[in-house]
Amino acid sequence: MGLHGSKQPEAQVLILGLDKAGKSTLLYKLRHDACVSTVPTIGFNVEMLEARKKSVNFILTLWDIGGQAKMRAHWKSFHQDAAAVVFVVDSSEKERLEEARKELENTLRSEQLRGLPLIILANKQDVDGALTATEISDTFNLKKICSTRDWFIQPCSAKTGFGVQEALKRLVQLVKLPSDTATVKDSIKETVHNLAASSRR
Ligand SMILES: Nc1nc2c(ncn2[C@@H]2O[C@H](COP(=O)(O)OP(=O)(O)O)[C@@H](O)[C@H]2O)c(=O)[nH]1
Ligand SMILES: [Mg+2]
Repeated sequence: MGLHGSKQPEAQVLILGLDKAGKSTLLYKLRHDACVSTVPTIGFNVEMLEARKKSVNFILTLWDIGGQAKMRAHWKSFHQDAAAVVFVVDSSEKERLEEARKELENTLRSEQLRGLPLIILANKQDVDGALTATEISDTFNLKKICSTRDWFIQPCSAKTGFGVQEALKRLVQLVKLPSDTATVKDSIKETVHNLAASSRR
C-alpha cells in the first residue's frame, strides 16, 4: 500500500546506528525538505517520501527504530521487509567508533539483510575535528565487510542539511524495488532464451 491508498511500489529502509548518532535529526531534516506524510509512533519514527527511479514513482518508507540498547533487540523484527539499510555514525565521537563498528558488523550479519544495499552516513561533519568519511570507511574496513553488497559512504550533517539530499539520492539509486527483482529475473530469462536459440543455430 502506498500513500493515499495508491498502489505505488514501496521500499522499506531501516535507519540504524547507535543512540545519538543523529537518526531522528536526519528524519526530521528529510521531512522538512521533502516529506509528504508522517506517522509518529511510540518507540520509533517513520517517514514516507515520494521518490522516483528509472521513471517509476515509489514510496520510500524510512524507519528510525531507535538506537538505545533496549531497542536494539527489536531491530531484527524490522529486518524482514527491508530494501536497504542506512547506518548513521556520529563522526565526532571517536570514543564510540568501535562500538558503532561492532554494531554495524552485527547488523550486516543478519540473514534477512543479506545482499541489501547499505548507505553509511558519516554524520555531524559540521563538528570541528569530525572524522572524514574516508577515515570512517578505513576504520570500519567497509571495503571488506561490504564486499557482498552495494554500499556508499556519505559525509553529511543532519543538523545543517549538508550532504543529506546527496544521501537520499544515493539511497534511491541503490535501493532495490520489487520491480528491480522482476527485471533481473526477466533479463536472466531472456539470456537463457537467447543462449538456447543460438545453440540451436
Ligand atoms: N552538531 C551536530 N549535531 C547533531 C547532528 N545530528 C544530530 N545531532 C545532535 O545529536 C544529538 C542526537 O541526535 P538524534 O537525532 O536524537 O540521535 P538518534 O539517537 O540517533 O536519533 C542531538 O542533540 C542532535 O541535535 C549533526 O549533524 N551535527
Ligand atoms: Mg532518535
